[in-house]
Amino acid sequence: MTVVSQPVLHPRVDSFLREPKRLLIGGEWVAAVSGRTFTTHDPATGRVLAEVAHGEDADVTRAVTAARRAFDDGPWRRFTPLERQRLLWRVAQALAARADEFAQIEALDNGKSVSVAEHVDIAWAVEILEYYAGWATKIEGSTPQVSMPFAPGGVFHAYTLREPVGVVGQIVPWNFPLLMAVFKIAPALATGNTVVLKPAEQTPLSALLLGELLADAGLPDGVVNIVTGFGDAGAALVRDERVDKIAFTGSTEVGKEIVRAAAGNLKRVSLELGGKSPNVVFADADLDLAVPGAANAIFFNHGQACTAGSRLYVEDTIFEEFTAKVADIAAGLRVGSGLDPATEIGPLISADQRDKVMGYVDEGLAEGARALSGGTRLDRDGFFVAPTVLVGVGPESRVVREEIFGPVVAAQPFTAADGVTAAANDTVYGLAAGIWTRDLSKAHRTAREIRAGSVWVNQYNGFDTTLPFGGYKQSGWGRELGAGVLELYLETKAVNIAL
Ligand code: TXE
Repeated sequence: MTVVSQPVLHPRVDSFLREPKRLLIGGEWVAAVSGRTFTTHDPATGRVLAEVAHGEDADVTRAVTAARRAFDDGPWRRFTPLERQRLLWRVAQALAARADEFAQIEALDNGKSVSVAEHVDIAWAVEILEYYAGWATKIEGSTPQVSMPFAPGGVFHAYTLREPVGVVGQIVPWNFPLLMAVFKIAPALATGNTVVLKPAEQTPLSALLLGELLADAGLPDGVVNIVTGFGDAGAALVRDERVDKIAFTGSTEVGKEIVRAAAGNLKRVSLELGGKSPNVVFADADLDLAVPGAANAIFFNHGQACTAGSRLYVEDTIFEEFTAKVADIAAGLRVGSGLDPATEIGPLISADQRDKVMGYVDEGLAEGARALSGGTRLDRDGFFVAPTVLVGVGPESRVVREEIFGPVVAAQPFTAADGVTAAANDTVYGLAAGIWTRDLSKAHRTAREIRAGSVWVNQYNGFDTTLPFGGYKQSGWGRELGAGVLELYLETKAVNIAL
């Protein structure tokens, strides 16, 4: 592992970090009702980056009032689809123009490499805004030919209207802070909803800067409100009976709490939750692709990705050679701060997350697993864990069954005779899977057999804005991205007129 150094900050990022970080409510930047703040840190150093308003119950109540008013009475209702399209497009262009600033903020607040932040998180967020800008003008009802058997002789004109759900609470995590916010805000605005966004407490900064862009682009007051705070603020948003829908990305545990709490007013709920995704390598795979592919599947974003390929299944005849090569890649990854574009393994988000990850690794090793690479935390400032490849793990071990959310892959062999499907599906999750083979029919067959929302063949993390993304089983409810997510943000009204 090579250790790399840090370049300097963009002047606008420097001044942004110095400004007070307030809540965006009804178009105003305001302090929390309590006056409290909390600090956000650079996980590469532990250094404080900014003081941020600590939003709580009373702040959420104010934000929902603003969102409700903006939805029920504000100018937003009268925005035409074309105006919504142009507004989202302007936000996309403003974000693209300031991609370098957003990337530095993301690198500082989250720890990911500034180049990944710019070329993945920010670039993709721009594309998503552009894509849903386009959808704003393409939302259509239908004109069913009704028969009306209980009203013989009548003539009827029936049609459906697609209308926004209303006030949407959006709760996002820290692993892709801006991107997850844009995943949710873009389709919500394209369909005419209003939003209260609750960013993760570990990474509140990029959402606040996005709030500035939205206001500059001409978004009416109260259409997007941002309440920075902790889980209690998220819970207050879920409880509020004036909220019509919750969209959540985060842990399966909190997802279940949200489902229970949403019963109060039966608000709509969509959930993108955890994963323990199988990455399956057959002996006939192109190993020049599959080896780096398997390494990237787990080590991208330091393993802090819900789709991380954290269970690696390799056909027994190539198991040893394959896992040794993945471990070689792991050992050579460049470790450093997010601010360095050359960083390949940054810090985990917090000391808690590092300790949680190391708890799993230590438990696996104590059970008899071997670390072909890593297996330790790194002795330096910040919250670093060495990229780890574990072999000799049993199928019942927690390192195989539970989401670790760190740079740790558990590799297991399978035989051609036994197949791999049963093992791949032996999980409560069903978010994603990878398959590596040169045999087309094996690829298609396995893709059908694995119960997961995304299956990638001869690649991993093959996301696209047009493709639905979400989980089977305990990985969630509903699909984001693509045209399908619009359904989550629309109601359908049937109008039937006797002529
Ligand atoms: O998640 P939480 P945490 C997994 C991953 C990780 C673990 C814990 O395994 O190690 O979850 O991470 C808000 N009502 N994922 O603790 O708590 C919280 O403030 C409403 C997978 O960070 O689920 C934050 O904004 N909201 C994942 C958001 O929920 C609540 C991404 C996520 O926090 C709340 C992140 C409550 N009761 C973690 N409690 C993925 N699917 O990508 C907390 N929050």
